[in-house]
Parts: sequence; C-alpha cells; structure tokens
Amino acid sequence: MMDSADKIQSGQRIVVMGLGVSGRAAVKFLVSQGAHAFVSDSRGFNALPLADQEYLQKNNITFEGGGHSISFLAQGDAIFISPGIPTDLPLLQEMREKGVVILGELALAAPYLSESVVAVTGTNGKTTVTALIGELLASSGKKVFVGGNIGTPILDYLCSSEKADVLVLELSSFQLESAGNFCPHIGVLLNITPDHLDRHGTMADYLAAKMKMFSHQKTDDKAILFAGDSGYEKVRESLNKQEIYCFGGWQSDCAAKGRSNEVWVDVQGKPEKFSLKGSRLNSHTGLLNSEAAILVASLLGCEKKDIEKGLQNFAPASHRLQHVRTRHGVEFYNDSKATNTGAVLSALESFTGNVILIAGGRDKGEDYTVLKEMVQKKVRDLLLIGEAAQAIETALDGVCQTRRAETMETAVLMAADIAREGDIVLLAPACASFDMFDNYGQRGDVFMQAVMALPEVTTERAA
Ligand code: UMA
Repeated sequence: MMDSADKIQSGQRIVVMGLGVSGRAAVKFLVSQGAHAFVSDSRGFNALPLADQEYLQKNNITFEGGGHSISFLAQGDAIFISPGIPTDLPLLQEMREKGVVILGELALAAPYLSESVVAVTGTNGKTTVTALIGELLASSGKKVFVGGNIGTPILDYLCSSEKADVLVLELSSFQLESAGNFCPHIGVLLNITPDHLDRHGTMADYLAAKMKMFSHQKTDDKAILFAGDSGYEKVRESLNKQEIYCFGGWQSDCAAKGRSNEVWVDVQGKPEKFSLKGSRLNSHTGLLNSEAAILVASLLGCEKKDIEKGLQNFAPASHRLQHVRTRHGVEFYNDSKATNTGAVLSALESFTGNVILIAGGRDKGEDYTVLKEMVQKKVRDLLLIGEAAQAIETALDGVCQTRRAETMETAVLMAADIAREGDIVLLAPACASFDMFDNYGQRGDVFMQAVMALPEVTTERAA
C-alpha cells in the first residue's frame, strides 16, 4: 500500500481530482514518473480547454467528467486532490476508510525536494511576501523558483529542467490541508484572521490547516512568526522543535522590527538597519512585509547591500493597495485582493482618514462587525456592492454614511461625485468577487478602468 512519504513508483495508478492549474501539473508530473494517471473533474470533457482534451487523448488518460464517482476513484492506489476540492468530501472519507492515501500537491512533491525551501502562509500578504523574498534572494545572486498559490505549481518546477538553489512557495490553507510530509526549512506565518470559513468551518480548523506548515520541521528548521498577531503567543507555545524568529513587534526577542521607513534585523547577533525610502514598500503593510522578507533573506546569508537593491527593485503585484490615479486631489486605490476583513483593516490602517470605501461581493461567512471601529475612525462614506451589501450594512450599523451601487462603474461614479480634495477612494471589498466578476483580478481591472474613464474635468467644475 502506498504511503504519503513515498516517491511514485512506475506503473502506480493515481487518480487526479480536478484538472485546473494544480491538476494539470500533477498529471504531467505523474506521467513523467511513469505512473498511470486517471483524471476526474466536475466538468464534462467538452468543457475542458482544447489543450487539455488533446493532452488526455494523446497520453491515453482515462477521464471521468461531470463529477466524481467512488467506482472511478477506487481505481487508484492513491488520489491526488486539487486545492479547491474540500478534503472532507464523503467520497474521500470513504476512500480513506478503504486505505487509499489522499495526496495534495505538497505531499506529492515532498519526497523529491532537495533544495532549500521557504514557505509563506497567512491570511493576507502571502503573495507580496513570497514575491519579495524571491526578489531579495535573486538580488543576492541566488537562483530562485517562486511558485505555489502565487501561480506556478511546484510540480511544474519538478517537471522542468530548471534547477534552483531556493524554492520560495506561497501556500494556502487549502494546499496545507493535504501537505503530507512536506517540510520547509523556513516557514513564515504572516497572520491569521478570519477567511475561507465557508471551507474550513471554524477558525480552529483554519489555523490547524496553516499550522501543518510547521508539523514536520526539525531542530535546525526555522519558523518565522508575526508578533503582532492576536494568536501569536499561542502559536509560539505550540512550536517546540524548530528555531523561532519573530517580526512586527517590539519585544526584545523580535528579530525584525520596523518603524516608518526603516527595518532593523538582528540575526545571530549581527544587527543591520535597512531603508525602505524610495521603495514601493512604503506603507503600513509594506513595512511588515519587508520585515518578514528581510528576515528570511538574512537567515539565508544574503548581504545588506543586495537586500537593499532588491527592496528598491521590488514592484508589488496588481490589486494590492495599488495607486490608480490622482484626480482633483482625490487619490484612488485598488485593493481588490482585500477579500477578507483582516485585509480591509490592514488597508485602512495605511490612511489617516477621509476614506470613501467601496466594499461588498460574495460573502465567505465572515463577521463584518470587526470592521466597525476602524470604519468609524477612517471611513466617511461607504459604497456597498454585491450580494453581501445588506450583511455589511447591518453589521456596521450606520457608523458612517452608507449607499448602495448596482455595479462597480456606478460605485466609482458615486465615489467621484462625493469625493473632496484630500479624500481617498479605496476599493477593499472584504468579500470574494464571484457574484459579479470572474475573480478579484477582473474586479480590480473593472474598478481601475472606471477610475481611468472619469473625465479630467467634471461638468460642474468646468462650468
Ligand atoms: N473541480 C472538481 N471538483 C470539485 C471542485 C473543482 O473537479 O469539487 C475542478 C474544477 O472543474 C477545475 C479544477 O478542479 O478543473 C480547479 O481546481 P482548483 O480550484 O483546485 O484550482 P487550480 O486551478 O488547481 O488552482 C489552484 C489554486 N486555487 C485554489 O486554491 C482555489 C490557485 O490559487 C493556485 O494559484 C493554483 O492552484 C496553483 O497553485 C488561487 C486561489 O484563489 C489563486 N487561491 C485561494 C486564495 O488565494 O485565497 C486559496
């Protein structure tokens, strides 16, 4: 019987559930290892992208479309699940009872990893910190693969001829739930605030999934924790094997600290000061993200001058507190990636006040009352869109002027209309986008297009 710690043996039969980005990479990896792959997807064959249809046919891969059945899954010695598939599906339970091992992408990759591995998880900031670590390491002359939830699966790296010194992986709670024996040399836990509760059910289960990043670490592995997180002490107490470093606090044992434009990092008695002046990390979250990333780079032996070069070169990905336009003294920001309340709190933290906030979308089971105090302090006008509009309005209980908009374009027009010089118009939805858009990226693009389409001079001002 196959174990999750084993490498794939030639001829082994593995069923891949879900043929998205991860499933596609898994099938190619399994075929490269001589395994016999089967694919099961909720879509029918004709709904698959043409390239996938051709690949399956060319490689004689048996396909089950329109859902997953026990009889199909039972053909496998093991089952690979894509991260979007809940691990507690009854048919997966049944397969486990039959002794079939369920592998996620990390579990499948783990026995093949000989490089240094840095893993980054947390509710918010994962993508930025992962990309920033990649930039700092590359600036220091290291060959780096940056992947995981950020976009490129680790299995694609394993299939390629590329050979990196360090793998920097953004990991979601979905990926960590089925991580098997995966063990990063450095694991970074940024923060834990409510998110994905529609999948995990409770905060305890969500945290438990994230903590799997640390469960196989040994004494010389490192855990990096955010000292400002409300669960920090508890998380720290639960770790007892690995070396622990913290950032984002002023405790004497914090290895990375920051204030305004500067970060201090002290690793093994070698204190260094880093400047963020002139970089695009110049915000409340930029400072925290930099602390975590510089800490990792320092632990991997990078030099100060190379790290500072990387900080200056770093360009954050789109839709993360992205400045879009200044119009009549009003600043427009796109934070479409703020898909949970924690991210909205963090975005609002970056401004002193006078914010016109555009929020709403598909509810993920969050308690919006946690926003109340910050919204009261910083937000003058709230424009609500999407399915969760009523839930947000009820939770915030009239702490600021609240209006509804049917579309993003209308919300932007309304915001432009009520904004005065010095105001901030911020899209930070606190929700998923799927009720109105394909994904958060499209939501952010629509917002930015609407902002850019606002005329330079309004008719009233022109008159
Ligand atoms: N499917 C089934 N059965 C199901 C559900 C889905 O067959 O019950 C099929 C769908 O038809 C589709 C495939 O599964 O063919 C989609 O698989 P998936 O949802 O696991 O997504 P992938 O395309 O494999 O992309 C995943 C991540 N998606 C999710 O975790 C939902 C991507 O993160 C990630 O970039 C990619 O792997 C590479 O690692 C996206 C994401 O939204 C950006 N992540 C969440 C987040 O950041 O909050 C966690």
